[in-house]
Amino acid sequence: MNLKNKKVLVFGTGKSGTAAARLLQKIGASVVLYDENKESDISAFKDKLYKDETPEGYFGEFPKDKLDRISLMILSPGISTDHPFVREVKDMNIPVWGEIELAYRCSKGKIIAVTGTNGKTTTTSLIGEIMKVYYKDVYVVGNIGNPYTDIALETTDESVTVIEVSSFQLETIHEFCPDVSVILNITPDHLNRHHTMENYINLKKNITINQDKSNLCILNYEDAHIRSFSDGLNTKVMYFSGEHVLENGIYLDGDDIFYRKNDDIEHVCNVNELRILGKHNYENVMAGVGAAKAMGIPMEVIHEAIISFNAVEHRIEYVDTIDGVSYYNDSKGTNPDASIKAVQAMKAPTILIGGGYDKGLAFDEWVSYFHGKVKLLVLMGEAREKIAETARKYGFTNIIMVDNLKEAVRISAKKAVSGDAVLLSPACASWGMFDNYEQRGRMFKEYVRELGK
Ligand code: UMA
Repeated sequence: MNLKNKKVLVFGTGKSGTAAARLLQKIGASVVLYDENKESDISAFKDKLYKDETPEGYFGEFPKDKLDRISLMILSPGISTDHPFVREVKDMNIPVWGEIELAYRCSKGKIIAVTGTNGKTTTTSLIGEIMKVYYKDVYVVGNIGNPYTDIALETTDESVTVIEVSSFQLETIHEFCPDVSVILNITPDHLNRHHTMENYINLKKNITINQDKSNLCILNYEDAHIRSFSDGLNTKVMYFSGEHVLENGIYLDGDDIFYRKNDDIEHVCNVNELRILGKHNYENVMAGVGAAKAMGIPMEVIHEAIISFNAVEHRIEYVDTIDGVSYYNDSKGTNPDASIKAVQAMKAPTILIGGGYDKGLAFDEWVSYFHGKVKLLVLMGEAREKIAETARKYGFTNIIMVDNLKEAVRISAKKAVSGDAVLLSPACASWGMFDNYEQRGRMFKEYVRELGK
C-alpha cells in the first residue's frame, strides 16, 4: 500500500503511536492522531513528531464523521482489537495494522523475531549481542521498549533487525514475515485480553503465519502447547530442549549445551561459563544459539558472545561480590512465579530479600522452593507478615523483618558469610515503597555498592 498523501489514523499515542506517526510523516502520509486520554492534547506532540506541521489530533472521543477520509488505521499494542472503535473502523473496511506491520512494510534486511510468555527480553537482547559481533548494522527493537517504526526506514539490505514481539503485537500483523522466528514457551498470561488459552496460543503461532520453507522457526521441544502445533507449520523447524538429547537442534546434556545436525555435533558451552543463571536462561541461550546458527554465525563467535552476555537489568542481574558474598538483583521478580525462577537459579546458600506490595497472591509454592537454597529470609513491606506466616507454616523460621530495603541490604550483608549469595527477588510489586520495580532494583544496587565503600 502506497501511503503517500493518504490519511492514516494512529490510535494510541504512547511510544508505538508516536513512533508510527513519525514514520508516516517521513513517508508522506497525512497523520491523524487519536487517543482516548482526555487529558492529552495535540500540543504535547509538537516536539515528538517529524515535521513542524501539527497533525490533526483527537483526544477523548473521535468524531465519527472524520472516519470516511481514513485509508488505514495503525493500532497501538495496548489497545485490544475487540475495542468498539476498532470494530467500527474494521466494519467500514478500513485496514487495521499494528505498528510492527507498518514498520515491516518499510524495512529491509534480515529479521529475527522472538516471542513467548517468558524470557523474550533476555533472548532478544542476547541474539542482538551475538548479531552485533558478526554483523555491522544491527537493530534490537519491539516490545523490549524501542518501537520498530523508529528505525524501519534506516534499515538496508545488509541490516539485521531483532524484534521482541508480544501477543498484543501479533494480533495486528498481516504480511510480517521474519526470516527466523523463535517461540520460547507458552504459559497462561494476558487471558483478560485474549479470553482463552487457545486464542493466546494461536496468537503466538501467528509469528510463523507468513513464513515458508525458506524461513526457520525455533521452538521449545519441552513445551506441550508448542509441540501440539509445531507439526503443521509451513516453515522449517529447529527445536531446542533442556531435557532431551535431540538428533537435530540444540540441547542441554548435563551441564553442557550442544548443537547437533544429524551426525555433526558441536559443543556450544558449559553452562558454568555463562553469566546468566537458571535453566530458563539456558533455554533462552539455546534459542539464541539456534538463531545465530541460522544466520550463519560461526560457533567460536557465538561462544564468545554468549559467555560475555550479562543478564538484562533487574532479572537475576549480578551486581557485585563483596567479602566473598555475591549480590543479585531480581527486582523484576514481582510475583511468586517469577521469583521461583530466581531462587532455583541460585547455586550458593542464599539470603533472600522479599516482600513489598501485597497483590493478594499466595506464597506457598514460592516457600516450597526455599528448601536447600534459602538460609535466611529478610522481609519488608506490606506483605511481610503474610509471607512470614506462610513460611512458618512450612517450617521455615529463619526470618528477619525490616522496615526498608536499605536495612534489608545491611542486615543481609551482616548475616552472610563468604560463599553465600544475597538475592533481592521480592515476589511482590514495588508499589507503596518505590515508583516501580526498576527504581527498587536501582536502589538495591546502590545500597550494595555502598557496602563495598
Ligand atoms: N490507549 C487508548 N485506549 C485504550 C488503551 C490505551 O487510547 O484502550 C492509549 C493510552 O492513553 C496511551 C496509549 O494508548 O496514550 C498507550 O499505548 P500502548 O499501551 O500500546 O503503549 P506504548 O507506549 O505504545 O507501548 C507499547 C507496548 N505496550 C503494551 O503493549 C501495553 C510496550 O510494551 C512496548 O515496549 C512499546 O509499545 C514499544 O514497542 C510494554 C508492555 O507492557 C513493555 N508489553 C506487554 C508485556 O510485555 O507483557 C505486552
